[in-house]
Parts: sequence; structure tokens; C-alpha cells
Amino acid sequence: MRRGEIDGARQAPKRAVLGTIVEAFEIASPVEAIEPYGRGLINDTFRVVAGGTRYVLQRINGAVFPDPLRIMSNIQVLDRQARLHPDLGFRVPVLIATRTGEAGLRAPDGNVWRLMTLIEDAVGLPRLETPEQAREVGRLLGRFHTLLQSLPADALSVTLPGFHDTPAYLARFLSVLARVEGARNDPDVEIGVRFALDRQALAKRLADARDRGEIPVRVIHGDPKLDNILFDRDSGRALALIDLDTLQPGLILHDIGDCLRSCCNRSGESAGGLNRVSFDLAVAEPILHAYAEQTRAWLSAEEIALIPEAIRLMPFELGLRFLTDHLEGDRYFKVAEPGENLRKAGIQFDLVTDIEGKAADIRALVSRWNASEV
Ligand code: GN1
Ligand code: MG
Repeated sequence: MRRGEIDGARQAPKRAVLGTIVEAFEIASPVEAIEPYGRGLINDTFRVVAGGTRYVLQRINGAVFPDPLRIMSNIQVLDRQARLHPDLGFRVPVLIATRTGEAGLRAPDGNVWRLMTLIEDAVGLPRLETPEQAREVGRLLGRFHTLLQSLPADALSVTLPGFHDTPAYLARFLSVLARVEGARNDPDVEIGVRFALDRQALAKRLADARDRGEIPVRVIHGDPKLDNILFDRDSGRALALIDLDTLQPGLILHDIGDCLRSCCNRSGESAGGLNRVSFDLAVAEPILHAYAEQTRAWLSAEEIALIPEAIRLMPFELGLRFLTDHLEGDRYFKVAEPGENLRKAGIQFDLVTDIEGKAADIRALVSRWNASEV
């Protein structure tokens, strides 16, 4: 893909254009408000109020997702599955069809837009503050996986080929590093590069276990970071996992590792200043405990045994992706300023270092999986 294509796609559409797009969907009128929403790094998201109802409008990044309509059909599979299991109390945003009955709108410039209902009375949390909130996260992820594990992995389309393919991310990093002249002259880049080169062997651990048939491909969320978890405004119960773009076949361990890398790093993905990046074991324990309660009946011993590896792998993978994107000129992840991807790579790598120092504690947490206290 060429640079200009992505930059063009990144320009914020004008209000009038947004209004026309919204009106192509089956919604009540009049459209009362459209405003930017959330802090996703890939798609553009807006909150829409129309006829007193609130919706989420998104432009799916066509430079990332090769066939955005596959995302919508996967969401419909999830929705059907959630309706079959109301006992799991899982809320799924409802896709609103266009006035011509399509699941999404292909605009004249080629971008695909979709409109969903906003999950009402639900809030996101900037960080987990209590063990109860952490338990809710584990319970939700466990229920989500339980809901989906009865589906064959190929019941879902691949929306993002190569997603969480850590060996491929490493290969790309190495080729970009070789291609970008003078990349290593920046001392901050050099620190990240050395860190990544020292840990190349880590990249293939889970992929190897999968290729040897030790762990199965199942249906996963792909991006269960804290920002994508909604809690009931009143009861505090976790209600929904949103951002379903990467709902597709994958490894459960990718989801577990990704959720923990996000939730247990309480200073966040962009922490600045004097905050020391740390993996908070007091958050990890209730998440894993609650997750184990939900998944005990079907999660395999091989998957459980690899959880500590996954916890170390996912921040490494994300750090590698941020660093590669920095070297490539910030083409994939949105940045507010140059250098942001490099800084965020450093934060993920610091998290890996902290996790490495806590490896024995993390193993001890996981080894209690089948014991009565978990
Ligand atoms: C991206 O879509 P968004 O902004 O929620 C990324 C995830 C990363 C995350 C880090 C499709 O998520 O893999 O973990 O940023 N999604 C994609 O915040 O690449
Ligand atoms: Mg996402």
C-alpha cells in the first residue's frame, strides 16, 4: 500500500458528509448530533444521536481490513450465539442495516462504514481500581470464550490475516530494520532494537505449540484490552466486549495475554513522566481466578500451562508492532505526534522486563488454576 492512500483515508470527514452517511442507515430521524468518540488506533469512531437513540458510527480502516464486510458477518454469528445463550448475559451491539438492506455502507471513496447501537448504561474504565473490577474482567473474558468455544473456528471469517502472527511481525521488523537507513542512529530506537533482537526466540513459542497441534485454534476476540470492556454504570458488572473487528479464529492465549498486558499495566499504554511501568500481580490474580472459574470445563491443560508465556509474549508483540510502525513512518497506528509509537514500544518492552522479573510469581498464580483457591 502506498503512503498517500493511508494518509488520505485518515482525514476526518466533514459534518455534512457524516450526516449523509448516517442517513443511509435505517435509523430514526432527525440526526441530532455526531461527534468523535473513543480512542481507537485503527478505525474512526463517532457517536451519533438520532431520534433520541444513541449509535456508534465507524469508518473501518480499509488499509488494515481487506474485506470489512466479513467483520459484520462475524458480528452476526456472535449475536446469534449470544441469543442462544442468554444465561451468559452477554451484550452485543446491534448492527443497523442500510436502507438498502446491507450490513455496511460502501462510500464512493471505497471506505466501508457501519452503524451500531451504543450499549446503554455502560461505561469504560481508564484503569482497574478494585479486585472486584478485575474479577469482572476475568469473568467477562471467560464467558465470552465459553460462548464461542462451541463454534468450530472456521465458522468465523478471517477479518485480518496475519493478526497476532508474532513470527511474521518479527520478520517484518527485521526487514524494515534492514531497509530503513540510519534507523539505529537514534539511541531510543537502538534500545528498542536491541531489546527485540535479544528476544527473537520468544516470537515463535505459541505459534510452534499451535503448529505441533498442542493448542487448538478457537474463536477469539483479538483485542480484549481494557478500553474494549464495558461495565454496567450502576452495578459495576462487566457487560460487553466491544470492538469486534478482530473476532476471528486464533489462539485463546493471545486473548488472555492481551487482556492481562492491558489491564495489569495500570499506568496505561501511553504512560508518561515518572510512572514506572509495572505488571500488577494484584490485578492479574483476580482476573485469572475469575477466568478459570468460567473456563475450567473446557480449557486444556496445555493452554493453561502456556499462560505465563502468553503474558510475556503479548506486550513483546505489541512493542514490536509499535516499533516497526515507528520505523515505517507511523503508517498503521494513529499517532498524535511523531515519536509516539517509539515511546509506546518502550512502554510495552518495559512491561515485558517487569513480567520477566515476576515470572516465578506468575507461574505460581497459574499453577493454582485447578486447585481449590482458583
Ligand atoms: C489496536 O483497534 P484498536 O485501536 O482498539 C490494535 C490492537 C492493539 C491495540 C493497542 C486491528 O486496537 O492489536 O493491541 O491497538 N488493533 C489492530 O491499543 O491492529
Ligand atoms: Mg481493535
